This record gives sequence, C-alpha cells and structure tokens, in this order.
Amino acid sequence: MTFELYHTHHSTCSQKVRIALAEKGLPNKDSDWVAHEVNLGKFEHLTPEYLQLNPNGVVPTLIHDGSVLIESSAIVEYLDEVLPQNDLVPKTSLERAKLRAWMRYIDEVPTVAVRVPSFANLLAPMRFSDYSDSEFAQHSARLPIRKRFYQRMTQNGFGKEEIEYAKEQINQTCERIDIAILEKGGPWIMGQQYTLADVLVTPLIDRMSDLGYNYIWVNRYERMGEWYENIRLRPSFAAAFYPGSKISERYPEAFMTARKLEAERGF
Ligand SMILES: N[C@@H](CCC(=O)N[C@@H](CS)C(=O)NCC(=O)O)C(=O)O
Repeated sequence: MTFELYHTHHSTCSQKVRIALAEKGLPNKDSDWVAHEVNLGKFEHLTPEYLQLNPNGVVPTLIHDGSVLIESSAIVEYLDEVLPQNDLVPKTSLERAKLRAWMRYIDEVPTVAVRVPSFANLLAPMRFSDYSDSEFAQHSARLPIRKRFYQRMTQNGFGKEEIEYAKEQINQTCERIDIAILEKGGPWIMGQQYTLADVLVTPLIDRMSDLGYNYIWVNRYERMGEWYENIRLRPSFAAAFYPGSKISERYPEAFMTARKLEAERGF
C-alpha cells in the first residue's frame, strides 16, 4: 500500500492525519509515507493542480494507491479501516456513535475556533500585512470554502471580540474533555481506548499551547491537563510533531511579532 500525503508541517489538520498514520504503524514521513509539502504562505493550495486534487483548496489530501481522499476526519477514519494495527474506533455501535458525536463536535467547535487566534496576530499579519484592501479582497475571493472566514478579518487578523469567543469555545472543549475523563475514568477521552477523538483534538490543544493560551486549562481542568501530558508521551506525538512542525518553531520571527502585537492590542 502506498500513501502520499499533501500536507503542511504546522497545519493542525495535517497533524491530525500524521498522528493517525503514526498510530496505525506508519510514523515516518518520507520512509513510511510519501510527503508532499504544500506551502500555504506561497498559496500552493490554490494552484489549479492542487485544486484538481482538493477542490476545497485546503490541506491535507491523502492519496492511497491512486485514490484521492480529502477531509482530515474522513481520512483518519479511512486509515483506521484499511490499516489493521491499533484500533482507533470502538467495537460497539453505541460507542462508535458516541465517537462520531465527538468527531462532529471537534470539527464544528474547536477546529473552527483555533483558526481565530492562529490568524489573529500571526498568520494574517505574516501573509497579508502589505496587502491593500483590494488585494486582500481579491485573495479572499479566490478561496473555495473560506471566503467568509477571510471577510471576517482584515490583513492584520481578528479583533478582540472574535478572540474572546474562540477562547470560550476552547474552554468548553477542555471542560468537556475533563468531564469525559472523570465520567469514563480515563486516561483517554472515551476511557481505556485511545480513539480518533484523541487524535483529532490533539493538534488543536497543542496549537493553543504553542500560542501561549494554555492558561485556559492549567490550574482549571486538571484531568484534561493530565490527558494532554499523556498524549505528549505517545510515540505518535513525536512522529507527527517532528522538529519544525509548530508555528513557534516554523516562523520564530512572526511568532515574536505576534507577541508584540498582542501586547500592543491587549489580546
Ligand atoms: N475540513 C478540512 C479543513 C482543512 C483546513 O482548513 N486546512 C487548513 C490548514 S489546517 C488550510 O489548508 N488552510 C488554508 C489557508 O490557510 O489558507 C479538513 O479537516 O481537512
């Protein structure tokens, strides 16, 4: 079986798939799977060639033996089915339905929320601060599924209100993980079995931590904090988050600028 992944080192949705590949026995980029790096800063996800593969113009895209798959949640479910090692989906229908409810929630709430602080002081100023209003509007119009997201911000990112709402949503996610661990006895979201819920939410929590927002859960959601510690001990974490795959490492200058912008803007 050959797997090719079109991905971006620091993209949370790419990290979701890299974790799943590692959990399913394919940890090594370049040797276990073929890596095609898509440079989002150079808008390689919007080229006609890439849009042929992924009409949504986003990463990741997986190619398995010539078949193209998109959408990280669908991809990780597929990987779980086609690769035998380490089941990431529960055996009973009831538990599978509960897992899918987590997966929908993760797609709808924290995945969307995390984009706001990521773009607020960092990705937007890094990519667009020298764009005029009309250049920015033209860029937004090119995006197959993210026009509205870009229209909600400016070349310099989001305002305080949007950040506060995103933080509320991440807080809710952390609280729900904390409660799930209490109810199921942990150590993972669904109890004893490490599942796709853990896979899919990990990069979102890690991005928040990387951006300096871990105060949302530290000293508040202890069980969730322990869960994150345990997650980071799994070999799949080191495989998916290889050196240079976090925003702070990938773009150290933009990261420092973001800290300054935050201090000036007060968020
Ligand atoms: N629902 C999609 C979302 C993918 C997505 O939003 N990917 C981001 C990176 S995490 C992207 O490609 N963004 C394009 C951009 O930054 O313009 C999935 O889960 O695969």
